[in-house]
Amino acid sequence: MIIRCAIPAMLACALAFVALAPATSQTGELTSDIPPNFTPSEDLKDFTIREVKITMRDGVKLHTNLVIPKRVKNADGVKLHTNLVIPKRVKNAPIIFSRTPYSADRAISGLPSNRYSMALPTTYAELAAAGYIIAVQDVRGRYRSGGEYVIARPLVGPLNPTKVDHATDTWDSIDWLVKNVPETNGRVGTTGVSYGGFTSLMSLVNPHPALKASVPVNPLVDGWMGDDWFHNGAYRQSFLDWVYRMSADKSSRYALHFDRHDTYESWLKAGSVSDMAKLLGIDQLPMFHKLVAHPAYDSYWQEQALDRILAKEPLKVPTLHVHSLWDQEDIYGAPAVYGAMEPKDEGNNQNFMIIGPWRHGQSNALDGSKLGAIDFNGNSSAWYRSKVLIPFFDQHLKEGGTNAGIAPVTAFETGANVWQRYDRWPMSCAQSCPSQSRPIYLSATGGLGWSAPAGQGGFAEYVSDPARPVTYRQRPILSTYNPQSTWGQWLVDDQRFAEARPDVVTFVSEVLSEDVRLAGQPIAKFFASTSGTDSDFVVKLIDVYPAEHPEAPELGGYELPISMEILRGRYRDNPSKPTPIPANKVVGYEIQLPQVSHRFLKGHRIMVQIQSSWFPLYDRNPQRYVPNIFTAKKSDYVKATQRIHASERYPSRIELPVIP
Ligand code: PG9
Repeated sequence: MIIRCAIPAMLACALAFVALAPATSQTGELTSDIPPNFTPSEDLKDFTIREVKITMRDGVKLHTNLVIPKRVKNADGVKLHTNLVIPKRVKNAPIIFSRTPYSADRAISGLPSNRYSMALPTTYAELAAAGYIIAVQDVRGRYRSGGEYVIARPLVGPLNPTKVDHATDTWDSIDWLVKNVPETNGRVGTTGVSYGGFTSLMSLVNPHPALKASVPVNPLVDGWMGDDWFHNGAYRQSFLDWVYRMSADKSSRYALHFDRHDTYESWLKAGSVSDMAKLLGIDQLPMFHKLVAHPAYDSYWQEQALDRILAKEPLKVPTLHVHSLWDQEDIYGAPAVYGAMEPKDEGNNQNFMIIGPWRHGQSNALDGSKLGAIDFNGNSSAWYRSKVLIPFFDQHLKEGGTNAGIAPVTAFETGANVWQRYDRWPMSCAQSCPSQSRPIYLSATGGLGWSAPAGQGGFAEYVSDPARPVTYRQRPILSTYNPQSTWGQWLVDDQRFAEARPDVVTFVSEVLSEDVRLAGQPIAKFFASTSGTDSDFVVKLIDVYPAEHPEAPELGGYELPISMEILRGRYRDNPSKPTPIPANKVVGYEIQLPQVSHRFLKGHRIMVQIQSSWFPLYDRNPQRYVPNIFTAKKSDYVKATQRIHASERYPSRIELPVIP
C-alpha cells in the first residue's frame, strides 16, 4: 500500500502510518527488527560509490568500485561539494584507474566518514579533491572478481597460452568505463603501487586510446634481477609469506605463522627453502614450484621482465615512474623501466621519473617526513603528490590541461634533503652521462680512498658459516608481514650491528673534507676468493655520520646504508647459466647496486661492508655447489674462508656516480 501525504495533512498521515505499523505488542506477533531491504542514506555523503562488474573479452566479470565525488558547482570539475545541499555529481571528470590483487573494497577504505577526504586513503582522497573519479578493480581471480588468479600473470604468449592478460583486461575495462560512466570526460590515467605499479605498466602494452597518462609506483618489473622474488639470483625466502597470503585462497584469509617470534631461528632450524615450505604447507602452492623450477635467469624470467617488454613497445602514453630510494621490495623496477623506455622519448617529454627518499609505497603515505631514524626535513610524500603527481595527471587528463613544467627527472637528494630537477638519469655513470663515475678503492687494511692501491696489497679475510649466517637486521626478526614488524624501514637500519661481526669486512674512508654528491648507479667491482665452490657476496655502501652529531645527537656515528645489494656467485658470469666458483682462486665480481641520489656531507665518512649472507631475508648459499639451492640438503652447507683482495693487480672498488 502507498500512502501519499500532502503537506497540510501531515498529522493525519503520521497517524495513518502509526495505525499501519506492525502492532507487535497488541497481536503478540514478533517480527524482525531488520527490514527486508535497507538502503543506507547517501544524503550526508560527499561522494558516491558505484559498484560495477565489467565483462572482459572472455566473459569473466571483474569487480570494480567507482568513487564519484559530488560537487555543488558545475564549472571546471574542481569545485567539489563542500556543504550538504542536494549535491550533484561531477561532470567531465577524468578517471584514475587502479587494478589490485589486494581487494578493491579495501583499497578505497580509509576512516569511517561521509567525507571522501577521510573515507579514502590519502592519494585517492587528494585525487578526488582535485576532481578525479577513482576506479579500483580486483584483478581476475582475486576477491570479488571472477576468473583465475595467476601471480603476476604474464602477457599472452609463450608463458600465457590464454587470450587474456593484464593488458587486455585493462583495455576492456577502460573501454567500458569511458562508454558507461556518464560523469567522465573520457580520459583515463592508470596508477598503483607495487603489484598495482606492475598492472599500471601492463596498461602501456597496446594501450587503449583513452589511456592518456600512467603513474606506476614502485612496480614489480623483473622478479629475478632485483624485485620481489630474487636479487641477482639470491632467493628472497621471506617472500613466501606473501605467496602464502596471496595464493592459498582468493581473499587472503590465511596468514603465515612461524613457530618462533624470531623467525631467524625458525628458518635456520628448517634447513633449505624446500624444507621450510614443507613445514608450512607452502609446497601446496603452485607459485612455490614455479620458483623452485626457475632458480636461474631463464626464459621464464626474461620473457616477463617488463623493462625488456616495454623497451620494445612504442611509447604512446606519458608515464611518470615513481622510485623509492629505500624500497625494500621493488628497488630495481622503476629506474630499470624508465631507462628502457627513455630511448623512445625523443622530445624528452613523455617519460618522467621521480626518485624519493622513501620505503616501498611511502610516496602514497600521509607522512613522508621520516624513514626510521632518518628525517627528511619536510613531508616529501605530500610534496610529490601536490607538486608532481596531481599536476602531471592534470596536464594529461583534464580538458585544456596546461604544461605542468615537471622536470624529466625529479630526484630527492638525501643527505642534503633537497629536491633536484634533472634532464636525464643517471647523471653520472661509466659512459654517456653528463658526469663520469669515479672509483673509490678498498684497501687490505680496511681503508677506502680515491687512489688505486699500489704494489702487492693483500686481502681482508672472513669465515662465512651457514650455521651462523649474518642477519639482514638486528634480531629478533619478525615475519615480514607481522603487524609489529618494521620491515618497511630495514634498508635504513644502522649497520653498526653488522660491522661488529667477525664475518663482515669493513672499509672506511677518511673524514670527508668536502661534500660528495652521487646521482646514478654505484657499481661494485671487486676481486675475491672463496674456499668453497659457490658463495654469495653482499656489498653495502654506507654513509657514516660524525661521531658527535649536534643536529640529531642520537645519530652520532650512525651507519646509514645508501645502497646495498647481493649477488649469488654462481651467476657471476652469466645469470642464465650458473657455474661453480673455482675454489681458492681470485675471481672478479661485479654487482650493480641500487640507484642513489645522495650527498655525503663534509665531516661524514664513506664506508663499504662486504659479507656472504643476509639471512633470513635471503636463503643461505650452501657454499658447496649444488644443482638447485632450493633443495639443498643439510649436509651441503659448509663453512668457507673468503678473501676480498685489494692490490694493484686486484683493485677492488666501487664505481661511484659522482656529480659536481
Ligand atoms: N611487492 C609486492 C609484490 C608485487 C608483485 C609481486 C609480488 C609482490 C607488493 O607490494 O605488491
